Amino acid sequence: MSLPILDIQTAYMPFSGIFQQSRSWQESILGAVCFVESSTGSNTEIPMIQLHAPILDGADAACEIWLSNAALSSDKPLGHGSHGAIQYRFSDELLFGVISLPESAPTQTGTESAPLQQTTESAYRQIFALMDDLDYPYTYRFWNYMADINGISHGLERYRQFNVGRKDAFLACGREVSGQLPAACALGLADGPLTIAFLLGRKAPIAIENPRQVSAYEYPEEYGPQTPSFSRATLLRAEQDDLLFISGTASIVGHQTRHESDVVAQTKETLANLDAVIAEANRTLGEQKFDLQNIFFRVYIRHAADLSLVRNEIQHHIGGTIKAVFVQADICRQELLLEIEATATHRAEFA
Ligand code: 3EB
Repeated sequence: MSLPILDIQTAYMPFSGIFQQSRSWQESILGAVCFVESSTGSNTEIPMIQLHAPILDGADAACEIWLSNAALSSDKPLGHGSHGAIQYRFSDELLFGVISLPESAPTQTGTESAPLQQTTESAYRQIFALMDDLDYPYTYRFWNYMADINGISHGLERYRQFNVGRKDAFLACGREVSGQLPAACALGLADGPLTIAFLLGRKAPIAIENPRQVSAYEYPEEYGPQTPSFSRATLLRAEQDDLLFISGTASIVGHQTRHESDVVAQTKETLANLDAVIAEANRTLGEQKFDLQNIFFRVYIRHAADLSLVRNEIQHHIGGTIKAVFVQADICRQELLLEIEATATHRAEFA
């Protein structure tokens, strides 16, 4: 059986680099996840999230851009549209969307649920409605960003409020909440609305779990009333190039945080987890397809001062030239000092 060619490739460059590309290149962009130091004021028709976070290193790769091969190599333009607060572009195979929602004022006085929970549920319900409307039944990857992720209100940490809203939307929309779940990340920024980017498709991905970790959707209740709805990675099989989306990965073994307040040990543990996820993906493929060398990393560091310790550890573990951007962000457990996510493809272009 021949596998399909995947209609996607990635490019990495600074935000300003996007607008130096040709018009046809820009029109082939499905969407982008961009880190910018301060508000650019740029209004673009490209579905992109512009996240305000200090870039600690690797600013030349601050934007991860997803392009449609079909649109690049032919004159077939991407479709585009909006649905509620969602803005999106799509090819025959893929849809990339973004949604940014300010946290709602509580709908009724005296309601129990926190604004972030309600806003998250609303955002995910809109995404699932779009999937049904346009018939992109599979979710590959979600990028989630919110202000003050470790803050507590309504008796619950805000990341946990987010988890409740997300899972409630999954359940309300008849989506499965264990097993085949999308890859994801969830990070805290200093401010800004709830901001989500997502990549959907028409081919089923393969969800990958990490044998060193309890699946997040099976975390015990001590981590919150509703489990997080994501898998450790998703794998897309294709003729020329398989694509692996590795979720935010941290110093967690089983379900427990390891090496509290030791950033070097946390980095080592996180790399061991990345190794394990990649090994599991290769085992699933029956082939040594992915390795740490051909991967783009995004490293989120809680304390900017830890940059060189973290970067040196990664450099030592991987060797060669690492392709990474390091940004300051808050991680979803107070004790976690870093989180690393990655995209593995052999088709990436680096500025
Ligand atoms: C963890 O392993 C760390 O809630 O979507 C990583 C990736 C984490 C995704 C999410 C959370 C999420 O539990 C946190």
